[in-house]
Amino acid sequence: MKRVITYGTFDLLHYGHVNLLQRAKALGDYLIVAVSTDEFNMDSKNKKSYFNYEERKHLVEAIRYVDLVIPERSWDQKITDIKEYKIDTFVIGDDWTGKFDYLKEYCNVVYLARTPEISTTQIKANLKK
Ligand code: C2G
Repeated sequence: MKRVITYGTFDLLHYGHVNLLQRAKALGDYLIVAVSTDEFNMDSKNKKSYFNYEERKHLVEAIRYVDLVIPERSWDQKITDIKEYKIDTFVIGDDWTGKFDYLKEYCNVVYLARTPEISTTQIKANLKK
């Protein structure tokens, strides 16, 4: 069984996120998504999500491509996660290209093209108009 992992906030879940998760799942048989906790968002990503962790976890768990959701509490947990969950491939959007190459020592690292025209930031901006 090929196991894939990815990480993210997944706030205001949209089709760009789903496109990523669909392609991530296609890289294996089992997809784990580490969803950023509210504390991690606040302390390390300077992000305040609209939906809290439990709400974002519930939404991501409802996606057919996702097999397991775990919390992302720190930048440093990826190596531990890869070992603990016996991950074959780490995948993330290409806005992160190069940032996680250090994981190549432990598993495949794949950067997938983002869906260009949509983002949570864009949605929030449009809703303010
Ligand atoms: N994404 C995408 N297309 C978009 C928006 C997002 O492919 N239009 C992808 C991102 O590249 C990422 C995932 O969807 O792989 C989740 O995006 P975010 O919630 O913005 O996650 P991010 O803030 O990039 O957090 O440790 C890694 C971080 O937790 C990643």
